[in-house]
Amino acid sequence: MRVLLIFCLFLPLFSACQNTSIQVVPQPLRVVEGEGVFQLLSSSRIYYPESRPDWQLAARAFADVAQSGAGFSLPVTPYQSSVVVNDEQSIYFLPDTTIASEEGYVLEVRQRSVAIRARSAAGAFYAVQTLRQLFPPELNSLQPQRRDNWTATCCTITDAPRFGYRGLHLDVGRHFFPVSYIKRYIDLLAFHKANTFHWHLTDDQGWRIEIKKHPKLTKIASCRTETIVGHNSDQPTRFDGKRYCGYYTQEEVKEVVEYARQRFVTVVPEIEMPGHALAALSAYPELGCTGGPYQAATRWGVFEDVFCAGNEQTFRFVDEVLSEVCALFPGPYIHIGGDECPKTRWKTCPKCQARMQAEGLKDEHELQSYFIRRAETMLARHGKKLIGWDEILEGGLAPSATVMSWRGTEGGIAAARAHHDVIMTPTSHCYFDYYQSNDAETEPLAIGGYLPLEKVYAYEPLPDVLQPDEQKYILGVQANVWTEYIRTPDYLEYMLWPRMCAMSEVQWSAKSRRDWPGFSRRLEAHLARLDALQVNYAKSIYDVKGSFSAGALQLNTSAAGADIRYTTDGGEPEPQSMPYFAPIVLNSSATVKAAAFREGKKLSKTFVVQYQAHKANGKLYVLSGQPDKFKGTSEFALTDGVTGSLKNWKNWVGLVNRDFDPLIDLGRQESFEKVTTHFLVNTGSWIYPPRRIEVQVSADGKQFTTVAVQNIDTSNLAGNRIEEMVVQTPGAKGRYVRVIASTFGVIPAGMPGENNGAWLFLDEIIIE
Ligand code: TNX
Repeated sequence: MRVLLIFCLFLPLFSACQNTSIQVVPQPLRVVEGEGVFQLLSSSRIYYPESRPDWQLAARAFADVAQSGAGFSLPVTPYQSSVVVNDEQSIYFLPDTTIASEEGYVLEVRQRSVAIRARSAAGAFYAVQTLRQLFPPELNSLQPQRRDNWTATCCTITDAPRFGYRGLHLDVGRHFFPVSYIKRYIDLLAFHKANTFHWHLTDDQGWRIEIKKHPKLTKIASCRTETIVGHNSDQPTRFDGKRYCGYYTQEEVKEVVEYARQRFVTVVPEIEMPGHALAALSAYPELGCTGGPYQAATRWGVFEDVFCAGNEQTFRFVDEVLSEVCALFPGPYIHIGGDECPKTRWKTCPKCQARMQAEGLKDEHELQSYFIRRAETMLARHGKKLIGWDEILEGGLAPSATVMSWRGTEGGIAAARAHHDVIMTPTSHCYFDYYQSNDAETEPLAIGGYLPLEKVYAYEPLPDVLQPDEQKYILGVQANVWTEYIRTPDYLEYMLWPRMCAMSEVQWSAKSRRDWPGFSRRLEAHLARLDALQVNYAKSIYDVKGSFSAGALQLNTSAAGADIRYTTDGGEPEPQSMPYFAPIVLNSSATVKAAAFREGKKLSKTFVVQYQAHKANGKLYVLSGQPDKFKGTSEFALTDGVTGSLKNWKNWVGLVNRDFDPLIDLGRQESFEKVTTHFLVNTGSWIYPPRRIEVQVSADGKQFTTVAVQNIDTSNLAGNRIEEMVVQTPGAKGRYVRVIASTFGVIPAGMPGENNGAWLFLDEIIIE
């Protein structure tokens, strides 16, 4: 016993020490394992209270799983006033008002029965989502699997959600997803105990919901002429030349809403206004300030043409659209967008200016607030509450608005302090359109950013700067999936899973029950369920990540219980390759390849890093000013032996409109013949080449001599590319080396970012 205990203390990741049979995501409040197992049989029955017809939905939910995964047709039988829970290997649903949480439940798995107690049908439904995770993962399969027996470990699980609002969003404006896929999306989010589907139905690139009063919205606004190819920042811009269309009829919308209801999911539709409205304007140009003509956008971004806030026709249109939307969606909320609305047109629009005068509005932000307040009044007439992105705070918040805090958490904090309800969805932790792996070379194109699974998991939605009586305004958390680059369901699932698994614990699990090592272990078991459901999830959790520090390469992986094997000769890592224990000290240039293994099986992609040995490796340097935002991976970013890559910007050191001047201390007098460096050219992202490179040396760090100057031809500003600069420095000698790369300066007119200072991205100062 003592041996085992010590073993557990020192190897917390070792699975033998853990409760291995009950691995539920999201983590329940309390799990008490019992004796023996419950066996589900083809003769098992499901009993639900006849007096509570909505409970049939929860009962059916389990019957459907058993049908789909095991091929069992379990009868779902109503009982009248009471039922005796005893035998038959059956499942009993029992309303229980002693359970405090509206969505909570107690799930008791005994050898001869399963009892599900809950206050509401929703609670019973969540018990089912837990129960299906207690059986072998194949029970969740889309086609019946052959198995001798279907057993679940006996246990008592007491559970309740931390937050009442547990959302997942989907942008169908940029790319359209058919109803059949939306249903699967809802199934998967409900499986993870989320209860809100935020359906982003309109945007600049397409209007996707039928509005009977305004038929041109589907006839014209649901199509764009073509779509940008590659990243929005790529230069030159290319388009696919293919018309892109899609919308949901009102019948389809009703079908989705009903499908969601049966899974205890509320649909929150979003109709964007006053910005992100180009598609609508393409159909009804009279609603824009200039009168058009307009075209649905064919690229991504923020556009200056927005709904005209001075024109009464706009408000009539909005009212008519919202009336139909309110009738279609029975939930309490309608989302009206409100984000990213440039005020350019309003500033020069006589009608908007007249409106501001008449209403005593001091600026265009107040005009936006006026717009949102009118939408709020319209919604109130239909008994609906308004949600908007955090920009709706600017210019004054509509009296009863709920704020979705996306540009960080400040908006949410301000709204909570003003006693407005808040949903937290900051880009930093909740944007699943960001990269999830550092291995950007092999990842599908993403909008940018870096949001790994661990970071999603680590999100704490209640800011400690808020007092408890302010924290209560934070209703919950939502993950967002914007689909500029996400064209297909497979792609979408790759971006979403397993990050949504991590998010489900942020949304559901008690703070005290969240722990990353525990989650990564439970996730292993859960991924087998996602396999059964044929979810195309990302395997980035297994990624080997590397970073250089003081000339040594550190490797790690988040996969529970995995070990890393590596090679330095360019060979593929095998189970027998060198095990990684401590940072690898490299004395000469090498290609390091590493992978995560468990029980001889390779789990990860191969991690590859080209290490270049040179005289400045692992040497510290100083810059006369701090880098702007892009700092590289460590304080050795410029001397770690690794050059930044095209897709993954984490290695680059970036400055805006300033000269680069790293001063490197080589530690002793060194002779060298050349200095090589690299810079990134990506003018679409305002990153420009340097104009000139100068190398200086010094023996004492005070007196410097220039040993070489090289001007750079900056005439080619096309594409997204890395340029190598070799500066010959024959006979140079010194302990201190300063490399000055001069900024491109102000971006010329006609170029992306015109009149702003150019970025300069530099990596690795190679001294040889
Ligand atoms: C900002 S989040 C937007 C969206 C984009 C998204 C891309 C928000 C309210 N607006 O229009 O798709 O960034 O990450």
